[in-house]
Amino acid sequence: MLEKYLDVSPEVAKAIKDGKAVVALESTIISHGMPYPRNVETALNCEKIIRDHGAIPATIAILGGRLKVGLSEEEIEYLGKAKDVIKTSRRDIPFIVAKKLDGATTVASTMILAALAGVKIFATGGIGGVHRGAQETFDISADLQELAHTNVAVVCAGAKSILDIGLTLEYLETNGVPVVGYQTDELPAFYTRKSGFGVDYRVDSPLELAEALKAKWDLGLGGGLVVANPIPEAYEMDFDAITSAIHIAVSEAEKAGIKGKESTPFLLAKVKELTGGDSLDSNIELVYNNAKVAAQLAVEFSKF
Ligand code: PSU
Ligand code: MN
Repeated sequence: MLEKYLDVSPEVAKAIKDGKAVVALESTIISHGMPYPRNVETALNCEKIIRDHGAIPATIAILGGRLKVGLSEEEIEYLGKAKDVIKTSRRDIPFIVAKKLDGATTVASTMILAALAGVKIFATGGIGGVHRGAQETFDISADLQELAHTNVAVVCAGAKSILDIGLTLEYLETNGVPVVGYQTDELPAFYTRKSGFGVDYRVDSPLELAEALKAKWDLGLGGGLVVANPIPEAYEMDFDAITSAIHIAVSEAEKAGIKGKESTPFLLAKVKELTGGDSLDSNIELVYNNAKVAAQLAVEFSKF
């Protein structure tokens, strides 16, 4: 039945069947998160880092209406260049499929496709969350509901302060989603190692993390988990510079009346513009760091 919609690449299918470590990667970061050609370069380097750490990468997208788990280099290149790829969250999937369109998957939809294929560990940059001003706008990313329900662990660099980090943590708590600091007691804020908010639990090794995941799912405690992995110190951005860029971006979005699915890409692009490209370098390095930790976690998890 799933084959009617889903194509798992032969390499990824074999790894899953053999119980080997597999790491999912999203594609909105390729099509909407970074400019060409650095988006493609980053996506391919992430795959290499995952392989270098003993796991098989599975980049996820929808191409011509087919759900794809495991893309070829040509498909990644295509996604990185194409102009009409649709940012695809949970609600969009059936229409992208039925209309045979190309869709770049967000954290939410990447989790859905990963779970359909049997992939449990996923590396990305940052998750969506509760936006600043959500009390008025109701702008809460579908990523959070997906984390509540879908059994995939998401390794990220925390939440960007384009979001209301405090409210994002409250939302995750209500939905039973653990927020784990990888070698940190403080939740990182994407470009910076600190956010001023703590994490629920700290873990210091991939094995410790794998054991908690195993216990969660063995006990039928469904849903995902946020693994917050701080950006390496060498690539961290200046806290004040990034905070002021984010303030300007948020107020410009408000003035321009940006809403719905446009809001996150607009804010990301503004912050990048305001920091003169520095944020792109940091963004790429933190994604590499997440790919590495996700691969190490997947390797430990595959031993159970
Ligand atoms: N945050 C980032 N970079 C990103 C995204 C979020 O720092 O590229 C993308 C991810 O794909 C995430 C999506 O799942 O934006 C969230 O969009 P929304 O807020 O519309 O749910
Ligand atoms: Mn939103």
